[in-house]
Amino acid sequence: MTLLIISSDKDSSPWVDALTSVDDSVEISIWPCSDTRAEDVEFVLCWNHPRGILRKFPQLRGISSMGAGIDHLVSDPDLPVDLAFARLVDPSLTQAMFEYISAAALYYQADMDSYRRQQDRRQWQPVARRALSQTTIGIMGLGALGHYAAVELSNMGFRVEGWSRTQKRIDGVTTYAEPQLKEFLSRVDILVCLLPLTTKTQGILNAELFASLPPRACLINVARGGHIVESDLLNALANGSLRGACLDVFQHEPLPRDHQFWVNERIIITPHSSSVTDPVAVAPQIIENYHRALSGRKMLNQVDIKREY
Ligand code: OXD
Repeated sequence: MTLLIISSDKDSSPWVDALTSVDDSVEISIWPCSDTRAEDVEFVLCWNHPRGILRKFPQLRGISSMGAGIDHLVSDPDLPVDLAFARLVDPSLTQAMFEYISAAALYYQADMDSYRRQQDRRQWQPVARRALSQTTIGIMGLGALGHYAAVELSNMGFRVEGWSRTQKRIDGVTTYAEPQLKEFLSRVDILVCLLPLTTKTQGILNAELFASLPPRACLINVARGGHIVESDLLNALANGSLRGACLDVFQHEPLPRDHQFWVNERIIITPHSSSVTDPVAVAPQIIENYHRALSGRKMLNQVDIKREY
C-alpha cells in the first residue's frame, strides 16, 4: 500500500515530511522510483503528472491534486476517470488568496497604477479617487476561494458582485448565473477571475468580454493563464478599454523572458504566488483522503472529474 507523489515541478520532500509527521505508518514514494512496484500504488498525490501515467497503477483507489486546481488532471486525455479524485481546500490558502486580491484591488482603487506610471515620467498629477464604496469588484467563480473573497471584500467596504455557472446566494453580494454574464460585466470596475479552467472557460477573458466591461475596468487574474486570450488582453490595454491587469498565472510558467507582458507598463506580474499550498496545512486532509480512498469512502473535497472542476 503506497502513496505515490508524482510531481514534475514541485519539490516533493516537504510533502513527504508533512505527510509522515501526520501518519508515519503510510508508505510514501516519490515518482520516478525504481523500488516501488506499480501494483503496490493505491493512492497518488500529483501535480502536472506525465500524461497517461495514472493508468499504470492497477490497484489505484484515489488521486489527490497537490493544489486547489484540478485542470492539470483534467487535461490528461488518458485519465482513469472512473477513479475518485480530490482537490485541496484549506483556510490558509483561501485567506492568502483573499489577501492577494484585496491588495491588487486597493492598488487600483487608490490609483497606484497611475502614480507608478507618473513616477516613471517624474510627473506630479493627483487623480480624483473613487471611494471604496463606489468601486465594484466582480468575481467570476464563486467556489471556495471566490465565495470567501466576495464576503471579505464586501466586509472591507467594496461593492461586490459575483458570477458563477449556477446562481449562488451570498449575503451582501449581488450574484448572477451563467446567462447573465453581460449584465454582470457591465457593472464591474475591477474584474477578478477565479474560475476553474475547463473546456468552457478556456479563453473566456477575450475581446468580447473586455468590450462588455465599462471603459477603464481593471483585471485581476488569479485562476489560470488559459483563461486569457493574450493578444486580446494586449489590444484591450493598448486601446484603453482596459486600464490595467494584475496577472498571477500564465499560459506558460515561468513566463518566458521574451514575453511581451514583461514590458507592458499596464501589466503587473507576480509568479503564481497569490496563494501557495502549504504542505503542513494540507497534510491531514491528504492522509484522511488516503484512508478514505483505501476503504472505499467518499474523500474530503472530492470532485466530479467529468464535470472538470
Ligand atoms: C492551485 C494553484 O491550484 O497553486 O492550488 O494554482
